[in-house]
This record gives sequence, C-alpha cells and structure tokens, in this order.
Amino acid sequence: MSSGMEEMASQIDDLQKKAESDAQSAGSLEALQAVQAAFIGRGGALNEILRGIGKMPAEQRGQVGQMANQAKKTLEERFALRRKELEAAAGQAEQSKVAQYDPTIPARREAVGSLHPVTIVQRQIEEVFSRLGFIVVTGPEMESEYYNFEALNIPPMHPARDMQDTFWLGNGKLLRTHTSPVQVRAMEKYGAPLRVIAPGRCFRYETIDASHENTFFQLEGLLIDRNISIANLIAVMKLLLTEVFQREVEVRLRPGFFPFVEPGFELDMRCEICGGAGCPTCKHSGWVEVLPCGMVHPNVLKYGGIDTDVYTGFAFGLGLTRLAMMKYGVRDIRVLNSGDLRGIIAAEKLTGPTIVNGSRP
Ligand code: FA5
Repeated sequence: MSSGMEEMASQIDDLQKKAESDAQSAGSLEALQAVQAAFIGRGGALNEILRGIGKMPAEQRGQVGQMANQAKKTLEERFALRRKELEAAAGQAEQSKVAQYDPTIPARREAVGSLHPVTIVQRQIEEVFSRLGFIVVTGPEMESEYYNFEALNIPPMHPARDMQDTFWLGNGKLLRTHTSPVQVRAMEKYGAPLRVIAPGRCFRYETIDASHENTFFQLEGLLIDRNISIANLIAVMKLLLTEVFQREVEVRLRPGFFPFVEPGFELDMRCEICGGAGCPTCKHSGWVEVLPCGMVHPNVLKYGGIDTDVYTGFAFGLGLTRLAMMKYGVRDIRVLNSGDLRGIIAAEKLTGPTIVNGSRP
C-alpha cells in the first residue's frame, strides 16, 4: 500500500470509529440524527473524503472508493441499530409514565373564592329586613342635584352641602354622596305606607384615611307608616346590629344634624378594633360612626308626595363599609377596595357563604 493510500485508509478508519462512538453517546433520536448528518450526510465528513479521491492516482481510486463505501454501509447499520435502541428506551419511558398514573388519587381541589365582606354584610341585612317586610331597591350612582340635595331639604347654598363634597360630572349630574336620594325616588314610585332598604355605592371628594374612602357603601333604610315614632326607629336599629354581630353590641345615640331628618341622631358603636381604647380606625375616640338616623323631615315627605297629616317615618343611612370593617376586624378601609383580601380571609372571620364556581349559592 502506498503512503497516500495508507493515509486515506487511516482517515476513513478514524472517521468510522469517531462516528460509532458519537452514535453510542447520542442520548436521543434528535442527537443521533445530527451525528448521522455530520458523518454520512450529504455535507458529512465521509463525503468530504470521497470528494478528495479525484486527486489520487487512478489505480488507487477504486480501492479508496471501496473502503469509503464499506465504511458508509457499516455506519448506516450502526446508526439503524442505535435508532432502534433509542426508540425502545423512549417507549419504555412512556410506559412507565402510564404505570405511574394512579386514577384513585383524589383530584386537586379547585380554589374557591369568597364573597366580599361588604357583600356578605349587605346580604345579611337584606335578609333581616326582608323578614320585616322591607323591599330592596337601588338608585342611580350618577344622580341629579335635585335628588341628592334639594329633595332632601338641602337647597342650593345650604352649608350642609359642604359636608358632602362630591365629584361633579360634565353633564351637570354628580356621583351621589349618599344613598339618601333613593328615599324620595322610592316615595314617588311606591307611595305610603313604605318599607325599603337601598344598599349601594357612594362617592365623596375627601381625604382618604383609615376610615374614609372616596368610594364606599351605604345602606339606606326608610319606613313610612301611621304612628311611627323614635321608639320604632331605635328598636329597628338595635335589631339590625344584633343580627349582624349575632350578639349585643355597645352603642351610643347622640344628636346629629342632617337637614332631611328631624330629630336626627348619630348612632355610634364601640370600636371593635381597639375595644374602645382608641386607635386610628376610630380616630382615637373609641367609637365609630356607623348608623346616622332620624325621623324623616316633613319637607322630604312632601317632596316625595306623602301626606304629612297621615304619615310619619324614620330613615337611616348605615355606613355599610364601616360596619363590615367592624364585623371582620379590618383596621384600614383601603384594604376593602384592594384586590387582595387574603389577610381578612386568613383571619377566618368570614362566615358568610362562599362562591363556588362563580355562582351565588
Ligand atoms: C349620610 O350620608 C346621611 N345620608 C345618612 C342618613 C340617612 C342620616 C338617613 C339620617 C337619615 P354621613 O355623611 O354621616 O350621613 O354618612 C353616613 C355613614 O356613611 C357614616 O356614618 C359612615 O359610616 C359612612 N361614611 C361616610 N363617609 C364615608 C367615607 N368617606 N368612607 C367610608 N364611609 C363613610
């Protein structure tokens, strides 16, 4: 064998060994495919050698070509063998996955949410008042100046308007500052005698702190009938709080001024956060304003078309968001408008119904 031939033979031999070893180390079908392309593919190393044959003496070409073709054939067989091994291994892995599947393992529980604490208290109160013969009504959040102020005995320029600064809209309307506008709307619609509650969102342009939000919930109550007195009002307020807290709660009644009631009261409850010692939630007073109320002013009854010679009534404007704070020990009102109520839920105080798959149980 000439030295040129020997060199060629050794190159082919080295290449074959390297290809065999790479095929053996290929751990996947994709890796094997790459090895195959690198050695016997069109642009592979073996073809590279074959291309050099042309430069060799004519009598050697046949022999080198034969060696190269033999190497190619051997490698093709090795690659096919290795492919079978890898395919078998992949099949086994799949099999063992199936074997690991245990259909008796209980399914993972779907995470269920809870109703918002304000909604829970609202529904609880709706339930109590439905039993007392009240109907639940709603009013518009975008309200007219007439229903929000004037029909409630708060004429233009009256200083009481300053107590409830609001957001005015381009169309001359406003975001209602309280649920009280529903009073005259309900009187107009249903007349007397009348028992309604009206829960809903209210808005105020004011400084936010632990107990004040710009968006919060109130629940209005209105009862109009013959011979209604303050005694009826106080009895219903007590019932409301006892039902929500499922126990007696300490309250205080003091005079309060609202142009739409006469007399008017502020009904405060002992702060449930600090037990009355004083904290930021109760502005260090030990009491939280939750239930302003009073006997409906005759002017308001007249605005609603009610005969004041026959009927009297009481009304209240429960601070629903604040009541929920007291019930669930929420120190800061801002938490209730946030998207993360886990802190409250973790306190395991949420006793209301939960939402399952988004539906109301
Ligand atoms: C009123 O809004 C009267 N409409 C209530 C009323 C109705 C009185 C019927 C008499 C008869 P007041 O501004 O005090 O009143 O608000 C009522 C309650 O809403 C407050 O006691 C408080 O609990 C809640 N509240 C008021 N402002 C805010 C606020 N910015 N953030 C959270 N809660 C508030």
